[in-house]
Amino acid sequence: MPDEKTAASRAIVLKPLPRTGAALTHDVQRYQLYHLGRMRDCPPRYTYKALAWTLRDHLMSDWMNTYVARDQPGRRRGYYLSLEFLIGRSLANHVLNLGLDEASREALHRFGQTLEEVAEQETDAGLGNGGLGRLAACFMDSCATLDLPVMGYGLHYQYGMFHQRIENGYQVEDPDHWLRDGNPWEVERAEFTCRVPFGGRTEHYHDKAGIHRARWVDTSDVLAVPYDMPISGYRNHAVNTLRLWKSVSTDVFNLEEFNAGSYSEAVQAANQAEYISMVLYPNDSSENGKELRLRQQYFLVSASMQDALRQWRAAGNSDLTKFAEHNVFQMNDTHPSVAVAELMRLLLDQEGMRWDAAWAITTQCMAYTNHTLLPEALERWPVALFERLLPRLLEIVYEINARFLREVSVAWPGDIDRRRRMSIIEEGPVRQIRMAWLAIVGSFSVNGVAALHSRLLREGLFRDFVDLWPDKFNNKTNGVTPRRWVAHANPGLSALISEQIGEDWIADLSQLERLKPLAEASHAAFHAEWRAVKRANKERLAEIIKARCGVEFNPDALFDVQVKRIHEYKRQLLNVLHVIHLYNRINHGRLDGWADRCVLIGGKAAPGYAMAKRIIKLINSVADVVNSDPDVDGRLKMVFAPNYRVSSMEVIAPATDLSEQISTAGKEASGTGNMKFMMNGAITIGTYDGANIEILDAVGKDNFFLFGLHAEKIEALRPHYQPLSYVENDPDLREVIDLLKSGHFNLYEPGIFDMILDSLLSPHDPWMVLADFRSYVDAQERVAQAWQDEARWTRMSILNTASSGFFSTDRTMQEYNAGIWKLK
Ligand code: 26W
Repeated sequence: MPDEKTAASRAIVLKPLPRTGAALTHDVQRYQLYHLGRMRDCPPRYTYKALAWTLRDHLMSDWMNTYVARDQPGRRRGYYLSLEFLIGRSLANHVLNLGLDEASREALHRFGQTLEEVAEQETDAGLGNGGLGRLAACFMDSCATLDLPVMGYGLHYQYGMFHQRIENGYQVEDPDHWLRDGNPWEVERAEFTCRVPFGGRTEHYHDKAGIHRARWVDTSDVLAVPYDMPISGYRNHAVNTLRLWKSVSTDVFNLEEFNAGSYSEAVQAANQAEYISMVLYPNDSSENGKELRLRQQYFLVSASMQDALRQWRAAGNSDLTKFAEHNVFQMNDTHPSVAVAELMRLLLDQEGMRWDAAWAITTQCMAYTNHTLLPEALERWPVALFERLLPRLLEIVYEINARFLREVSVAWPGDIDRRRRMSIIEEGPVRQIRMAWLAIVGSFSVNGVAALHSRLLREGLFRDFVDLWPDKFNNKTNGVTPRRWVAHANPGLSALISEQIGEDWIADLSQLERLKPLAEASHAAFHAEWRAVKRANKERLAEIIKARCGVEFNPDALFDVQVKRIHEYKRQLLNVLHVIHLYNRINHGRLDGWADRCVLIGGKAAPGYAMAKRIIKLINSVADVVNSDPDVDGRLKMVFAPNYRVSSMEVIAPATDLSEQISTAGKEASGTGNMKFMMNGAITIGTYDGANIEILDAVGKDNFFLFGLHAEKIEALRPHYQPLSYVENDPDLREVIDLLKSGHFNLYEPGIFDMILDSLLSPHDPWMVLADFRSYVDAQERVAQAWQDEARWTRMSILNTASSGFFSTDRTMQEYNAGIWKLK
């Protein structure tokens, strides 16, 4: 456990434990016997706990030493503020990072268990929805591997992302009580509990020096108790911290009420406080206006900013004018953007600073990352709600806005419209706070997550701000960690790569370039091994699919995969239309150039997103028809994989041949699944969108199946979009739409797909699915053609892996550090 005193006061650090197989066996057995009370035949789920505790013990010395190294006066530190950290499982990750693979296997062998079987017992830490949350987890991994002094701050949700079950083709949600069996990785640090105020009112007064000051009084406070998770670096003895806050009532018994005989009411009030960190909002586009969500955001931010200040002092600093020199906060989207106002509050009201000094500090240590252009995902909070929950923060936001608008007036005198557009407060029937504007005004850096996305932000949404502060805006293309997504998920491929180029690629992914010469068909033996690895991974996935879904995937067929959140802009529907088209071809015997395919789709729909849920039903209905039609005869299979999550992707990506990245151009900010597939040798069929563009640049157009309208064309077409004209002019599309309309896929539930048909055929379909149908089908035919040529496909596959070095989060973090954080 890191000890938070100044380094000077502490010379003793923990020594590492012995790392042999025999030592691990002893430790695991001690936990099995003395902690868990299990003798022989300890079930794997308990062996998992015993091994996890053993590994945690091994992490402790590095964790403490890392802490001591970070905890020095004058040392600059970074904080990643995020409402989501989609960690997944941790055991295998720490085994890999600590280099304890062989020792762990040896230990488990003594108990007749395998590392895979034991690792499988761990529940995913599903503290995120999708891309944004998983990105935060990959960032943490790379920061530790690069030995960057970065701490993650998040929420300790009791319930993470819901479990998805499919019943009669429909999504059913079950709660994710991931902590039921305890979390062996976390360490409670009650000594750093913070107090977070809510409600109440403000008072204004003049202090002894005659300076105007504010007090926030009569608040209902909630305690924030931190739980720390270790984030290990890859074989470098660095262990960073992910600090997750849990909400706890200030006192379980509100004494006054208790004395008045209102025992139940008092306990109920305590529960209210504890609701704050109870559940992750399972939505990845909008929670605007939800009071509890705003409470979560402020709870995270207030506890984290207080804690960062405390840590900075504990490290031996005291001169607040140096605070921004020593600290940088990266805000993961606008979700934690109230941090701008909260840091101001702490500096003004608690530290007694003057506005200008406080504002200078704040704007020199906050940075903001935007992850979406979708208008519904832009956070806005009603002023009235803010005023009730965070009255002091509202005053500060007003003052920030007033001063900012004066700056706008000076830059553009008389430009009333610009002032209205740029105001942090949106006027209208319901006055709202534009959180993205607050984040931009309060930050020294604003970035998008892929080149196109950052350009679209600059030219569109953020244009007025770019005019004012051109240097604030930059791009940081996303990445994924090669430790989890290749070294751990694909041991076969990792071994093959390491055999050729050594192991350095794991911490320096650009090394994969060295595989390029081996992509030539003359390296027949390497090609054969490459295929054998993919084949084994496909067999592994096929077995799981058979067991869970009862459908047989033939490992010789093309594995065509789309896994991600279900959202209209991601266009799972386009994929389904293509499957229906293939089904029509089989039924009409049009089998020229045919390639057998297994189509896998997976992902969760937000519980309140009716259209996304209906799309899941359609996928399941089409799959039922296709899989049970004897005429299809194994040429085409389709499965909806239930409960898609981090640990599913670990078996899916290595087994994928074709990666579906088919969003409407201009809508997918980056995508990161696309990168995981690429690293594992899948070839992308994709639109010119997000990081697909950079993947295409890296691998070349011969090794990528590009289709569809570009973002500019999409926007130009939008006002004239006539989906019916595509249906009329494209016989393949007409056939598909007619079959859908005929009720062929919903014989017993008439009309259920009308909402989908209406949306596809509407000139107002924002996702313009039918505009790209022809181009998509043509690209899929090129896929089939390439697939028939084994040597060609293998070459493309090797080149994809070999060109994926840029998409390591190690590179992304180096760019954040060089351009924004400037940490040593
Ligand atoms: C609750 C409201 C809300 C709104 C937006 C929750 C989460 C969001 C996120 C911005 C959605 C998200 O996950 N965005 C994804 O971020 C990834 C990491 O940068 C990108 O790769 C994806 O393209 C983007 O959709």
